[in-house]
Amino acid sequence: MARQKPLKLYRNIGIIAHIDAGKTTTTERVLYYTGKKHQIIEVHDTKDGKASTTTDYLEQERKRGITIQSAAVSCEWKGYQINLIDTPGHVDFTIEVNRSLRVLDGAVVVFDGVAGVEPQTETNWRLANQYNVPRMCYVNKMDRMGANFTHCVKGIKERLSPKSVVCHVPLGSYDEFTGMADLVANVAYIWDSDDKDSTWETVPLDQLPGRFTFASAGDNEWVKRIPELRQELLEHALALDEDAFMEFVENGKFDQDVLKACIRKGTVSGEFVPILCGSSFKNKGVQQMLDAVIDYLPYPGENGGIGMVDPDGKVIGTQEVKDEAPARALAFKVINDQFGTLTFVRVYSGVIKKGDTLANVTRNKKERIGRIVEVQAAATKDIEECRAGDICAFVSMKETETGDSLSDPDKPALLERMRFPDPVISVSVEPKTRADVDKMSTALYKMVKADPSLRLQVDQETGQTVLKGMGELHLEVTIDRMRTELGVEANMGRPRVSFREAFGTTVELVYTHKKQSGGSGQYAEVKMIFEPQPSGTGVVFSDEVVGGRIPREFIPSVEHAVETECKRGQVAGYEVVDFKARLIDGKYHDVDSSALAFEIAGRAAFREAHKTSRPKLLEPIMKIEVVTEGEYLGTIIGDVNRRRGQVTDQGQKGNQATVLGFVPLSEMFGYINFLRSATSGRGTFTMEFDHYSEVPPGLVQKLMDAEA
Ligand SMILES: Nc1nc2c(ncn2[C@@H]2O[C@H](COP(=O)(O)OP(=O)(O)OP(=O)(O)O)[C@@H](O)[C@H]2O)c(=O)[nH]1
Ligand SMILES: [Mg+2]
Repeated sequence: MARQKPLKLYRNIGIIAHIDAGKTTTTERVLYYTGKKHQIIEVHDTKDGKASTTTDYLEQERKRGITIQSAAVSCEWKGYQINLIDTPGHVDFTIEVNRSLRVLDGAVVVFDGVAGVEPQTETNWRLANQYNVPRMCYVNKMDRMGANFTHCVKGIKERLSPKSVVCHVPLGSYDEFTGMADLVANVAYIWDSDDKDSTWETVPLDQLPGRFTFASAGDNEWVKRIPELRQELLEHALALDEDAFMEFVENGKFDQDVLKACIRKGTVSGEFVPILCGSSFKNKGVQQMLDAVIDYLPYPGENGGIGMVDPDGKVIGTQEVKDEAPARALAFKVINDQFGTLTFVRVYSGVIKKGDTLANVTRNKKERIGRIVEVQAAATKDIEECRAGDICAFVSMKETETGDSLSDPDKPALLERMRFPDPVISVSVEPKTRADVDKMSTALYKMVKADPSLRLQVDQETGQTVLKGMGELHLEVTIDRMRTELGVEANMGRPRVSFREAFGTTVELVYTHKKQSGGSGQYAEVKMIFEPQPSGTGVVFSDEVVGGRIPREFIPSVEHAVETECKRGQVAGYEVVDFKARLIDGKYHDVDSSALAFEIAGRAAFREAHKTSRPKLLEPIMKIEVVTEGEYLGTIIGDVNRRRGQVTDQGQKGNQATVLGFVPLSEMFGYINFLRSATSGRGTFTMEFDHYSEVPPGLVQKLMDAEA
């Protein structure tokens, strides 16, 4: 079958933002206005479980009124195929944004018109930078009391990108929000009602003066500034095309198509970030946002191809996005339910047909593609093939996990991987009933496979199963989803901090393992250097033995010993990270040396080295933002200091005060209760993991006693 739609008519986009900005509400409108559905469901109307928005279909999402997993939907707008992924804003589910951005070509960043730039918007913005995803800003909720476009634009320019440019100016705010001035098209769109089916009047901008007088001076000021803002936009955009810019500067003329082409070019390259506005809830500005998606965000491959890497992750080439090339796809999400496994893929090049066999290059395995489906949130539809640019899912894959590269077996290639966040919190998990005992570990394993920001560990000493995740909500939701999706019930223990350990100084040592028991003995000697490394390095083993002083076949045993033994550090039994283990010399005995003897020597060398290195205990430090009434500011700041925290900044959000800072995670459990009582229930906060830092030596014992 030939290609049905040229690549240029595709847009793969994500909707990203801080929690509650209105992503799912906007997605519902997109599906309604593109004719994909005939009824809009509001997020706050799904708690009774009777109705569901298209993308928040999980029971846990409906109950809580928040998005937990990213969901993909497809629709058509003005002849363009739009594949859209609605992502969660809660920091605990950041892996969902991460993996979506990895495979998307563009993003719409949604803002709450009252709150402006919020912590998770910044985090997601940085992620989009990392994955080089072109984006535009949509300032939503302009109808809310306290909506402040000035505050939002200032935040976007100062905290996210100085290259952002206002393209839509709101006409009024709060209950006077009636539409927007489109500085590119030189017209205003004015609605006469909030109804989802109401249309808008299109008025040339030069006819606007005198038409509106708003209650807020700020709103009137924006309208007054329209000519000046349009001039700014023209200069900024046309500067991206030298000829057009000269013509504009010298003769004041420009071509409308050239202007749009310039904005497109700038947006795709990141030199220009359009700012739009609207109110999805009051049905204003969504169609205009869709027009901008088509006009300015890239089609697959327009922003360059996909990087191909060597096994160490070094980029060694680029694959263009096109059908006439070897098949290359990236698995970015795996969903398990009673019906089996769905592996979501983004196809970068080539054509993949039902029945084809692909290489899983990451795992050096072959996979036969039995069924291919198009996914519409919870629903699937079988398709015969998929091609460059597509986002779809393969059914019942056996070997493939999130982040794996799939490729034409004759031309295997590894694609650039995605990065997974580190879990910082852990809980012990126990089966609820006898019937759950056997099923629990399989079910947990499935949950962890589907979510790379979870980790599963069985404590070797206590036999306890420990689940690690991004936050309390993340772990709670995982256990609850195990019940609803896999029918297995479990109880969770109290959440604990995922501490880590590190080497304090470099240690060089020789360790000899010698044992004579009856017949043959055991003998192995290793000389090793353990060096602390910068944060994020992980564990590096370096074999520097020369001249066969240790036979080749025994070296993997020493490496294995270090890798296993570092899971239990000498301070308090936490994983030791960020060090380099150099095996530089050793001795062996022809008869008495064995892999086992070298493994034992390696383990003992590690333990002794770590113990004598003045080892450190590391704890996760969270970046927090507290939003509260100004009168409670003093209490909040005093409390942050008491929690061993540090306030880094104070600001204003609408008429509320904000406190930004860093606090150790171990001090943040139950913070919401404190905040509620300290602010009469009016304060809110968000926190996300920022970095690991050393626990002051004097506090180690106290913290460990509290953990026990
Ligand atoms: N007043 C007003 N409320 C809105 C608007 N858009 C969304 N909301 C409300 O804001 C709340 C959150 O909306 P959602 O669409 O769930 O937000 P979200 O960004 O998807 O949230 P998460 O997925 O949990 O991060 C809901 O109660 C919406 O009705 C808007 O334009 N105006
Ligand atoms: Mg949502």
